[in-house]
Order: sequence, then structure tokens, then C-alpha cells
Amino acid sequence: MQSELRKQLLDAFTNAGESYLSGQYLAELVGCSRTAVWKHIEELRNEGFEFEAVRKKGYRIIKTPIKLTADEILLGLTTKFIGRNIYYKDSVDSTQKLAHQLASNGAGEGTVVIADEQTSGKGRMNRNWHSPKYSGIWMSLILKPNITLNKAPQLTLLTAVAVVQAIEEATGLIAEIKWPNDILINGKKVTGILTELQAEADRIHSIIIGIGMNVNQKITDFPEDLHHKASSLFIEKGEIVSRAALIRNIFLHFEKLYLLYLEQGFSPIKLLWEGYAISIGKVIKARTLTEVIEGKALGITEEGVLQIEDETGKIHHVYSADIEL
Ligand code: BT5
Repeated sequence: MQSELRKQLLDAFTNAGESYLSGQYLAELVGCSRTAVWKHIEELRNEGFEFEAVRKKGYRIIKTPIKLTADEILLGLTTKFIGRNIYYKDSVDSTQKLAHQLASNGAGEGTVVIADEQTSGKGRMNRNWHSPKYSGIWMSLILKPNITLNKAPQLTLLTAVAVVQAIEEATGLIAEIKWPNDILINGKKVTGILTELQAEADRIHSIIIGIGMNVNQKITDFPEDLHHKASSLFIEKGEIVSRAALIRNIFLHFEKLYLLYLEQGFSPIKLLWEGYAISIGKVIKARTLTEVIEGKALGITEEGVLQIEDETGKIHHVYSADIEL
């Protein structure tokens, strides 16, 4: 299909959102016959787009497959080392798993594994991460910083800042951070971060940072149990968002913050993080593996550890937990 015509059709469907577009309207818009429009829609269907056709109303798009490619991401990428080396897979069990293997086999800092689909994407503590085809960013970033083990959680917070900045720049949406690893928009989770280590004693070999971002899912693409707590950029913005551009944005913001971090430590990152965090100053409930702590979230320490003051005035240091606001 001519690319200009294809772009016109896809733009029209994207802008129409949930509304139907008639064959006549589309024919006039792109300047061809209704039969030709129908043929183009069939062609898009063969590529994995899904349309709903309703008599007398017309068509509307219900799923966009647009496959990612490493080339598309590299096009116009201006980072020095983050994302310069991309392992792209159509489908993988978990990008974390593959990134671990690559890191063990000597993959350099900044190497990224990206998949269009994960068949067993993982969250923290072996939870599942729903990663359907074509609609999200499922990627793992390999880092080799010369830092001590106790500092690794800082990189989760740094990544969260990069993600919030990238979302805002690419879509204008305002996202917030829920300590430690959730990015929310309007109170719903659009991104989760998973930081894993390859280390011995006090020496880190590699840090693998997994980023799972819901980009173009509709609410019906999520399993029912996530409907009330998950969202996507498409749902929040009402427009399809380019995953390649967003990935480039994440790489750029991440690299900038990471270089700042390596040079000046966590303090400047902490300041930025606090500006985006929602839980600080509020009464929260933190569920750790062993206990539930309820109290006022005071802030994070220089290490990135959450401090909660309970009603007796005791201050708890929380390293990892699920937070309820
Ligand atoms: C996380 O875990 O939020 C970390 C998610 C990291 C996923 C990325 S994708 C690329 C890389 N490769 C992987 O295999 N993983 C990483 P946690 O805080 O434990 O949250 C998990 C919980 O979030 C689940 O138990 C669900 O309740 C919910 N959840 C699952 N899939 C979701 C989705 N797509 N969007 C929002 N919430 C989801």
C-alpha cells in the first residue's frame, strides 16, 4: 500500500477513536473509490490490524499491531550508549531472562532487550506481568555501574524519574511515582519497574532494569482483575502513541540521569524523584514480606529507602514493599 495513503487512513482511524468512519468518508478523504478503501482495509487486516465493520456506520479500528523494529528505534536515537545495542524479539518468555543471559555472556553497558510480546513477563516476587503483543513496551536494560549492592535500589528510583519525564515529553500526560516501582496516571498503573542484580558478596556484575509500559492497550485488552488498577497511555490520552519514539525518549532521559548519578551521586536524582512522588507526606500502608507497617511516609533516605513513622513515633526503614495509599 502506498505509504502516504496508509498513513492518512491510519491517522483518520486513530483520530476517530471509538467513532465509526464511513467508507464514503474515507474514500473522499484519501481520494480513491470505496472499493479501493475496502481493499486497503483488508490489507491492513492481513498485517494484524483489527477493524470492526458495522452496516450503515462504517469502520473503526479496534487493534493496532504495528510491530516494533530495532531499526525504527535506532532511527534518530541520539544517546551515547543506552540503547545503542538492541536485541529485538517478536516474542520472548521474559526480556529479563534474556538480558541476564546476555549480561553473563559479556553484553556491554546500555545493551537493551526489547520484545513485542512476553509470554511469561514477570513482576516482583514472581508475580506475573501482563505483556500482550504489539501494545506495550517490554524491555530490559543492562547496566554495569561501579556501585555497592546497597545502592542498587536507587536505580529503580532513577528509572522511575526517567519514565515519568519520557511520558510527559512524548504525550503531555502527567504521571506520578508510587514508591518504589509504580508509575501511575490518574491513580492507575501504567508502568512497572523490576530491578534485578547479578552480584557476588559486595560486587555488582550487572544490574538488569526491566521496564513494562502499557502503551496502546484498550481497557478490554487487560485481564479483568486489572481493570480497576491498570491503564495505558492510549486510554489516558485517547490517541495511539508511537512506541519507538517513546522508547527513544526513555533512553535519552535515562542516560542523562544515569550520567548525572554516576558523577554526582543520588542527591540530584532524589530531588527530582521527590517532585514526582505521590506517597510522601501521606498516611500509607506498606506490606513487606514479613509485616504490614502503617504510618506517615516521611520520605526516602539517601539510599532510596522509604521511611515511615508509625503512630507510636517509631521510624521504620522499608527496603521493599507494596504500598497502599
Ligand atoms: C512490577 O512488578 O511492577 C514490575 C513489572 C516489570 C515488567 C517488566 S516488562 C520487561 C521486563 N521483563 C519482565 O519479565 N519483567 C520486566 P509488581 O510491582 O510486582 O507488580 C506486579 C503486579 O502488577 C501484578 O501482580 C498485577 O497485579 C499487576 N500487573 C500485571 N500486569 C500489569 C500490567 N500490564 N499493567 C499494570 N499492572 C499489571
